[in-house]
Amino acid sequence: MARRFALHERRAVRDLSGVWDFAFLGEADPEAVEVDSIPFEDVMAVPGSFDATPAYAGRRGLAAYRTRVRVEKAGRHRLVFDAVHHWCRVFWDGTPIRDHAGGFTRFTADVDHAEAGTVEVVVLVDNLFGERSPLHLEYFDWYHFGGISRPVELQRLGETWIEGLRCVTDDVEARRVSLSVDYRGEGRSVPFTVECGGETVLEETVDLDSSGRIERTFTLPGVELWSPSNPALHLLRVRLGDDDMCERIGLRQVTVEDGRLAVNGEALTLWGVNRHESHPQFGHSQPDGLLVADVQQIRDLGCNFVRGSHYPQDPLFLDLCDEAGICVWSESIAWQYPAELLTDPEFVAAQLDHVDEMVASAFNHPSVIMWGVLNESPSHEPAVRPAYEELLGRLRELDAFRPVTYASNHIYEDGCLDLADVVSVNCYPGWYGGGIADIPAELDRIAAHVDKSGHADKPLIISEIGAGAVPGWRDQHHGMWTEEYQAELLETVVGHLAAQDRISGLSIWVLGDFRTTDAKHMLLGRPRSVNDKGVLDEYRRPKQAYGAVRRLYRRARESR
Ligand code: ADA
Repeated sequence: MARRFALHERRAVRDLSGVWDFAFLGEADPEAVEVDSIPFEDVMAVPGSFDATPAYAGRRGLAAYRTRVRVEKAGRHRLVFDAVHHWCRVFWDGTPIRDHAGGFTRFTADVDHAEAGTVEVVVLVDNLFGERSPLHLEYFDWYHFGGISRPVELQRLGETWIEGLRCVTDDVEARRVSLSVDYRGEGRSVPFTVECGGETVLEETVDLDSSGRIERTFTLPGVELWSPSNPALHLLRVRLGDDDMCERIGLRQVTVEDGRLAVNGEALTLWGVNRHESHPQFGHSQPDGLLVADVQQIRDLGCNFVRGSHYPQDPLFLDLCDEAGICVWSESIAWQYPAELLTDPEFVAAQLDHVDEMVASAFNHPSVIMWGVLNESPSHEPAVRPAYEELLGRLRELDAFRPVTYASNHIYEDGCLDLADVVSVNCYPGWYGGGIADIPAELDRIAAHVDKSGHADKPLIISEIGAGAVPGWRDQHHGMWTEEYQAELLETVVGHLAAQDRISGLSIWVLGDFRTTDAKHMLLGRPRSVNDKGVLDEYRRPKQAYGAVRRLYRRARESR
């Protein structure tokens, strides 16, 4: 997996990135596909988005990917997929071993016993909308690219293996940390060691039982804490029997204090952007160089915050944010789901699975300071409240240590704000209604409404605000769609928020332009088939607004 450190030293791991055989099967029904007779006449990069390549641009349907991999030693093996869009079925030498629905999250496919030799791995990938992919809907305001978009790995597992680690800072002053290790392979007695920064912290023998979990608490005297201004990180290596797993941790606590988010007790004002994982040439696949460049630009802009809109971001992006001290709102997939879906138990179950996967892979990133769900869904309709309760409740169950939120676009009628720790508002004054001059009053009105409705104790974030600007389009009238209009609108927003105290976070919509859906009603407001509200264009070239925001963000951060 593309990460900033090796997850395993002992476990045999093979990176399956490269060029795989490829066939576009179009309308074919996956149930009827004979895996042994697929005509693989083309090739495709893994990771990659097949429909971002010129030959398959805009194609929707079933695709097949194939690679051959050498199994050195017989035994249990695991394929790890960091993300496949949107539905897939994985075959191991012709046998289906896993179906998975939903892009943007990691999942695994296990083979209990693989013989040594060469194995053929085939993945049927479907980027159609419909029953197989309930979470991805065609009308969303982004283009759903298809393919094996993030890295794939083959791992060899022994008789005992670590499923995952979760590390929590219990006490900042005492540098006390709780670790829980999920494992498989009960009924054995094995050595268990924990190292942090190369120093042994725990060393014992454990009896593995049916609980599948080891829980320990230890202190790390004197280690540096993680904070946005001092993002100190420590490598934590756990060894269990013949297996091991590494995570990079930061010691820090996120709390809500006096209506603000705080890290280690220090109140934060969040100045940030929303970020989509989309690129004209790579689709949802994000080459390492692109992730590095995005983080460089986020820092250069003066941000200390990014909202991962509207789905879990690449694990390498989170690593880079950990290092840069950029706070992240990690969000599960959603875009204006209707009440009809949010009251459908099967749909909510699919959302819950996706939330589980998001939390499992991002839990140990210190940069992730809050979780979010259900972007702009009908939180004002009483019928959907149970879905908000369930999803936010699941986040709290999985992680009692981070605040939870959702971005509301119904703030004046919202019926779920009591369920969130942080109130987050998407609003577009000066774009979808009113003019630039109306913005300060509207932001104040939102703040007054939130306080009056009983949430004055919660942090308040403007999670989206912005304007479209066609790159390079400038004129002396400074009309809508010009770079001048966008720059002036964002200057007004940042200028106003920097001069008040109640709203303590802002994520501008959006860092970079990105391709949107083909739905016509949307395209009439999306010149070039692109959502043009980026302060960068889709190739990350700065618009006029970039300079304006950069100047104001830097000034605001210096003065607080
Ligand atoms: C919403 C939505 C974004 C985007 C934005 C826009 O706030 O959450 O994904 O669609 O509107 O550009 O209009």
